[in-house]
Amino acid sequence: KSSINAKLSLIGVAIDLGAGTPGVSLGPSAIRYAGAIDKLTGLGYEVKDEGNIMANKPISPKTDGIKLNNLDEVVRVNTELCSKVAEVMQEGRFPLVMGGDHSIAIGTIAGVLQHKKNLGVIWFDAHGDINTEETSPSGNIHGMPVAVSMGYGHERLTGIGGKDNKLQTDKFVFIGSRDLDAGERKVLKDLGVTVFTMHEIDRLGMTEVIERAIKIAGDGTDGIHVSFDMDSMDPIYAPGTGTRVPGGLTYRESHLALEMIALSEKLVSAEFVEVNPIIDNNNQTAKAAVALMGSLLGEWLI
Ligand code: HAR
Ligand code: MN
Ligand code: MN
Ligand code: MN
Repeated sequence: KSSINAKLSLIGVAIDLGAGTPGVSLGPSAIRYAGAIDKLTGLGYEVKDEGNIMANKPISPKTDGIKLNNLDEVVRVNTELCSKVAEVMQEGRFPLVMGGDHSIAIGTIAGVLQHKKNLGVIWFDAHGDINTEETSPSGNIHGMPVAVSMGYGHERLTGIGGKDNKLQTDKFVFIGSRDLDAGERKVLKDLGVTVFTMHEIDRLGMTEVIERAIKIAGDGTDGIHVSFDMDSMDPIYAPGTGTRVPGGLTYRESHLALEMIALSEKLVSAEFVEVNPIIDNNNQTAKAAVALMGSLLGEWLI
């Protein structure tokens, strides 16, 4: 059954304060109702449900003089998540994190970095999530976790897990990009981050794209973290997400990519984020997330 640890911890993060649309705080419950634990147990993993890390809605989203929405609570939740992920890995368990909005990648990655200093990342997303306070059009922190994890952004965010404990830009790969802000395009170019947009996926095919991605994130690193934003998929397959963008990954493209990551035997941690049951269709998006977990964790291996 794939390379990863047979012991797996499922960590929910019930937060939507990093997003512009409410509802992804219910994502972990929706993913549990879609059968995550039965799926993973059925694959032979010893699953421990760590419950949810809960966000509290602040009275006011603004901290004086700061453009970042809900900064205090996003920092508190991600600090707790960072500790939890590090603790789980210390126990020799594989951390599987369920969001929640994508700001939680800040805490997940900071936690994984405590154990895997030289971490590669494959980031599935319609968006770049590499804004800072200066470039962000919205002030929403779910548009910033990549910048923060690379050491750019507000010091209260980059300080989580230690300000010197950050990702290398040349070991980071985007897949599925199709809605990048102007400021993000410039940063991506300046930093030289690899971006496989939908255009490259159309032209090269997912097999070629994911092989290249695994090389970049996996060769000479301590392993690969997968951050899967459900909006990377086409809204036909994942309608329950706050920022839908047409023209996304097909059902099979996304599964094929995760299956090939499983085959690489380099996976060390994963998260599935931006499931919003409030705007979903019969929990379809949470069900899609559970199916994707199966592909990432070797369900298809005979
Ligand atoms: N780029 C926009 C912003 O920064 C929107 C991006 C956030 N949307 C997400 N994250 N779902 O992937 O506000
Ligand atoms: Mn995202
Ligand atoms: Mn996104
Ligand atoms: Mn946009």
